[in-house]
Amino acid sequence: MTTVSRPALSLATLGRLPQEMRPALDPGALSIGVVHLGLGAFHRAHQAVYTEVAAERSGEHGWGICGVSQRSAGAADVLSAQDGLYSVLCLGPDDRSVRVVGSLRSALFAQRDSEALNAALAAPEVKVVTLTVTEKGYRYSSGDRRLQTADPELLADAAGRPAVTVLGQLARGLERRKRAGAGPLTVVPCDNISANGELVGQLVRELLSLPGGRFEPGLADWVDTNVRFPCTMVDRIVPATTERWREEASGMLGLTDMAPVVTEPFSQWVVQDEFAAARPAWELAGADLVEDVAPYEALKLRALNGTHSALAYLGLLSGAATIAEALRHPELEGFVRRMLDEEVRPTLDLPPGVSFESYRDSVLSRFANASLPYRCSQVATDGSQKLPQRVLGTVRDSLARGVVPRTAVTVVAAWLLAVRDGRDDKGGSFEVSDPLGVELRRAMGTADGAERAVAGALTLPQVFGDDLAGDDRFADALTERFDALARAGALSVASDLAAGR
Ligand code: CS2
Repeated sequence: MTTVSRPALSLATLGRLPQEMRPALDPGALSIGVVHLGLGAFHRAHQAVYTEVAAERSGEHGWGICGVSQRSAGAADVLSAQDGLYSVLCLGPDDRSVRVVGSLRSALFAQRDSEALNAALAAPEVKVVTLTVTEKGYRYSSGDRRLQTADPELLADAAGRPAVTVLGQLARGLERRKRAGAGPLTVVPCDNISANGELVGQLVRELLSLPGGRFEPGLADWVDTNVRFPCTMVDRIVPATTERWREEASGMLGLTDMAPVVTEPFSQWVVQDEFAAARPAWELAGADLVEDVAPYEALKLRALNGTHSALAYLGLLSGAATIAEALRHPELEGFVRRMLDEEVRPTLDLPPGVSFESYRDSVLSRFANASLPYRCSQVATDGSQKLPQRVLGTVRDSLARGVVPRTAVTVVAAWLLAVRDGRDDKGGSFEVSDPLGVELRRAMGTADGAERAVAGALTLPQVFGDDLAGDDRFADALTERFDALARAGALSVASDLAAGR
């Protein structure tokens, strides 16, 4: 590939862009009012865009973002070198557009810049903290939704070193804020976890009471009075940026952007309107501020993320590289339609005014968008953290109604088989990354029968909880599905289920 030399994207070169590619407002006019933990692509394609548009439409310029990367300095440094600017490349099935976003006003790396992070969390002008740190970033067990109290990193953070974990960073920031008398704060988690706000509020409190923890006396009471943790449902498909897309965004801009994000036209944000102090006028940018997020969240996690994971694992097992490619198999499309209509739908209380059929059709057409390839292996990552939110809720609610949900259980079986064998039905190999991967493979044994594998997997209460682990109907169905997948292959199993067999 020939490398084209272009000027770098920065505040100094922004003026060269045509109006429609520039930020919604002058980035230089924004001061920081939001701290965001987890500076990944999703935040930059989602909340950062809402926040910028809200600032422009409300005329309130106090809502610039201080973004904090967690895993490496790379993202923060690349963005800092571009004055916080980056572009959003939006790929619809037949159209594409690019626009630079200007709401990110400073970028830190948590482990290197912990003092600056603490100071930002304790600044009186900062009123809101948003988070996208992935499910595993919260260091809790999805089986019982409790803090992993034996986690050495959490224990070390609680004991007082510069915090490495996200919860530790939050707790130290809140402590500094209390001391500084900087006033109330709202913490807005934006990860795909049900009742995410409630969960994070509880995990912070659990951290504050860890044995050996050193926190200022009275901090937990101060948090109760001064901090709110609203729940949110976020939705936008944002695959990892590749070199090809970096080149494409830069070509469209005529400027080199080392940190573009790529996404689809669709975007949705539903936020519980429960704030401790001021917030950006996100509703002016299209967010829904509601009293109860739960029905939106259940619909999104079970209908969209649940079938995304289904396509990821069955796709990997059948040799598909991307979600769109998996969905092109009529067997897999039939499978997810059946899962949606027969198993997910009956477990849901739909949000007011929402038609399940339109929601389903829109999800499937978004997945089919071949302009935005999303790798099955990316969606398949961290299944032990994701499936409890996405699929096990459907399983639990169905079992409670006396129904064994065979397609949903097949997704769980496909995940286990993919983690155990990493081999597709055409003989190719793949790897599924999962924080419990080693433990799961050990528990399942390598190439033994389905019964041994499933019995082993069910010994992990942090995934299945004691209720599912002890439910014979679930164990039997999972064993039968695992065996069918291992013997007959993903497409044949999917095709039987799609046909109601
Ligand atoms: C996906 C999600 O990677 C995954 O696990 O299922 O990131 C999905 O694309 C988003 O939740 C869509 O809003």
